[in-house]
Order: sequence, then structure tokens, then C-alpha cells
Amino acid sequence: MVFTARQFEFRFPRPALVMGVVNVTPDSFSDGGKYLTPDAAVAHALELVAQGAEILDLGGESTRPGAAPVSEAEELRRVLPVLQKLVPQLKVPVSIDTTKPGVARAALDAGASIINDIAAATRTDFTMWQIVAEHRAGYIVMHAQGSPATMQAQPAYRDVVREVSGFFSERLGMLLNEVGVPMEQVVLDPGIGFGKTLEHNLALLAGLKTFSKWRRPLLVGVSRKSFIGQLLGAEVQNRLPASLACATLAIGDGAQIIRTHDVAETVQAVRMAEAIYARKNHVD
Ligand code: HH2
Repeated sequence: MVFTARQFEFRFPRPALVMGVVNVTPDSFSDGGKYLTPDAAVAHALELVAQGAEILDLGGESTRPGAAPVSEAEELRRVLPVLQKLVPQLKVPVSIDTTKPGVARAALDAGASIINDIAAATRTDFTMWQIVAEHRAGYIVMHAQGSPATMQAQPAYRDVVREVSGFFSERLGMLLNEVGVPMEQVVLDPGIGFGKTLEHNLALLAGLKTFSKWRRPLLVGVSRKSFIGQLLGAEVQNRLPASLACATLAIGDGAQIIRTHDVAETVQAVRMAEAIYARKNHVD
């Protein structure tokens, strides 16, 4: 299985990729306001790469439940200076966490390689996908029910694993057949915490193996998320142990990319899990 994003290529099986989060937002739920100036964001990004991040995910709009929407001009003002300073210093791809085609295009022009689309489920026109196709960019298809403003109001599914699976199937078909985005450019993500109750999130994490059938890399983002607090009562700054538990189990169930704020710790946990799972497969 191959994942390509512009000039970057990852061939699986290989050690899982740890994606480090760089939020240039005042209001992200766990690191909001910490890296607001371009210099602070660039320094943080380089630190994450030094810790072992093989992809960076840059975000200029918080997606936390109930977050206020940001204008395109403001999002560009936040992310473009970071990309311009960061990309020339990097050997790893940068993904841009945006729902806006205008931001995606400008970010690709400034050297980003992957579009991380948390609105892949509600998108009604092809503009974003045409931009992905034109640039041969990587594209993360993340599942969400509703938009961040309303998604946690009343999430409801008959069978969340089946419905997310159906969504992947439908979007993969559309990307390939209607827009001409090759499968090699696509990553799938069940969107933990996006329009899901605690029970839905746990069911998705328990059912991750189901999503291997698409033969695309699977991205899992659990880092510090509120379902951990709901289950265990931990505050956001105390959710690393449970985040690592989820990440290592996800690796055992075939995840190839782990999105996290805590890169050094996640790399260590994931490498250990991989060493053990590699031997387990011999025993099975
Ligand atoms: N989670 C968040 C944001 N973007 N993208 C993908 N593909 N998968 C995820 O699980 C995911 C994501 C939420 O985390 P964070 O960026 O820390 O918070 P905020 O959205 O408040 O900036």
C-alpha cells in the first residue's frame, strides 16, 4: 500500500507515522493560544519533527465542539506565515487542517502537501477535491456527523462502525470516479470525537479493523480528547496515558497514522507496540 502526497511517498508496511499537531489558534481545546506567533509555531513544529513526527498537521481554525467559525482571511493570516517559514526548513510533509478550499489552495501554493478535511462528510461541491487532484496532494477523508458548531448536540447512529464504513466507501468511489483523485492520495479517518458520544467513540476504536478492507492508510486522532475525560474524569492536561493506550491499541488494529499533540511520548509508545505486535503475528 502506498500513500503519496505531492513529492512525498510512504510505502506500507512500515512503522506507523506520527503526525504532530501545530495549532495556530487562540481557542483549540488543548493547546489553544500557545503558538500564536509564526515564530512560536515554527519553533514548536521543528521541535515535534526532532521528536519523531513524520507529518505535521497545521490548523488555523479550532474544530472543538461549539468553536466559533473563523473567516478565510483570518485563517490565512494565521497559517500562511507559518508555512512560508516552516516548509523550507522541513523534510517531512505538512498537512493543512482546513475545511475551506481557498485556504487549501493557498496552503498548497505555500508548500503544504496534504489537505486534512474534517468536513469531508458534509461537502456538497467538488472544489476541494479538484484542488487535491490538481496538486496531487494527499487527502485525509475524516468522518464527522454535522459541523463543529452542532455536532455534539445529539449524535445518533444505528451502527456507527457500519455507517462510517459506508461513508468511506461512498467518498472513495466519488473521489476516484467523479473527480479523478487516485486512491494512493487518500487516507481514511473515523473522526474520533466528531459528532460521536463516548459509546460511539469506543465502538469505533474497538472496530478499527473493519476499516482495513479499503486498503488505505488509517489515521486515528484521540490525543487528549474529551471522551477520555468522560470515561475517566481526567482533565485535558492529564489525558496522555489514556491517549497512548488508544494509540497503541489502534496500532494493533492496523492504524498507520497517529495524530497527536505529544509526539515524543507517542513515538515511544507506538514503537514499543509495533515491536510486540510484530512478534505476535508470528505466534498467531
Ligand atoms: N482532531 C482534531 C482536529 N483535526 N483531524 C483529523 N483528521 N482527525 C482528528 O481526529 C482531528 C483532526 C481536534 O484536535 P485539535 O486540533 O487539538 O483541537 P482543535 O480542533 O480544537 O484545534
